[in-house]
Amino acid sequence: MTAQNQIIEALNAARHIVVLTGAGVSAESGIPTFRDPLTGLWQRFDPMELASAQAFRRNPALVWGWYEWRRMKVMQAQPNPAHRALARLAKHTPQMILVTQNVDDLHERAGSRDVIHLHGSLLQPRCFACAREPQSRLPVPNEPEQGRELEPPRCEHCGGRLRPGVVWFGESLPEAALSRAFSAAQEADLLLVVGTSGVVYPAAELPTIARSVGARVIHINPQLSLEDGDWGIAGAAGEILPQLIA
Ligand code: BJW
Ligand code: ZN
Repeated sequence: MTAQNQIIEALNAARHIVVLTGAGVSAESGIPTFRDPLTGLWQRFDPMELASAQAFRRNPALVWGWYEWRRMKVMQAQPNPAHRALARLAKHTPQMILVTQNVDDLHERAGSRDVIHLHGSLLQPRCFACAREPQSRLPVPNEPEQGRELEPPRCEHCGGRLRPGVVWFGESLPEAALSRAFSAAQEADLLLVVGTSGVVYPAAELPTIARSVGARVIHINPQLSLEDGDWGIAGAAGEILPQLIA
C-alpha cells in the first residue's frame, strides 16, 4: 500500500494519464464482476457456454438471452462515485485517456468522453453473419430472467442473427481501440489501473507497456497485487477515487 498523499501528488504532477478500468469500477453500480469469488459471473455461469462464438453457434438463444439480461441490468444501473471521479480527473489533467474493458456505458453516462472500449459494448449488437450493425436501436428488454432463452433478432441486411457487440474469448479486439490504447500507454507518465484482475490479454499488457516507458503504475483494487515499483491503495473504487480526486 502506498500513502494516499504520494498518489495525490503523482496525479497532480502527471501530464499524460492513462486510466485502465475493469469490471470492479462498475461493481458499486450493481453490475457483477466476472471473477470475484462470491459474486462474479463466472462463479455462476460457464464462460465457454456463454462468451464464445462456438457457444453462440451452438445455442444462440441461450447466449442472446443471457446478454439481454445483462443489458437490462446495465440500463437499470447508474454511474457511481468512481465513474464520476474519473470524469472529473480528465478535466484537471493536461491529457487523460480512459481505456475500459467494460461493455457498459457507465463512464460515458458519468461524463467521460472518448472512452476506448477494448471489449466492445453490450448496447451495440451486430450481425453474426455479415457484421453490419442494425439501423434501429434494440428495444428495451422486458425483464429477461437469467437463464431464459431468447431468439436473437435478425439482421435487416442479410437475415443473419444479431449477436452482442462484445469481444468473446478467442476473438480479436477492435483494432483501432487496441492501437489507440497501446499508443496511449507508450506516451503515459502515469497509468491508473482500477478494478481489474489484469488476467485477460491483450488488455493486461497495458501496465507492462507503461512500466517499460518509465510510467508510474497505480492500482485501486480491494485485492491489490503490486509489481515492483507499482503503487496502490486497497479499497473500493467508489470510496478511494473520490478521495484522491477531490
Ligand atoms: C473492485 C471492486 C470495487 C471488485 N472497486 N475494484 C495467453 C495465455 C492464454 C490465453 C491467452 C493468452 N493471451 C491471450 C489469450 C486469450 C484470452 C485471454 O486473455 N485469456 C486469459 C483469461 C488467459 N484473450 C482473448 O481471447 C482476447 N482475444 C485475443 O487475445 O485475440 C487474439 C487471440 C485469438 C486466439 C487465441 C489467442 C489470442 C479476447 C478477450 C475478450 C475478453 N472478453 C470478456 C467478456 C466480454 C463479453 C462479456 O462481457 O460477456 O471480457 S472476458 C471478461 O474478462 C470481460 C472483461 O472485460 C475481462 C476482464 O475482466 P475484469 O474487468 O478484470 O474483471 P474481473 O472480474 O476479472 O476482475 C474484477 C476486479 O475488480 C477484481 O480484481 C476485483 O478485486 C476488483 N473489484 N470490486 C474496485 N468496488
Ligand atoms: Zn447481416
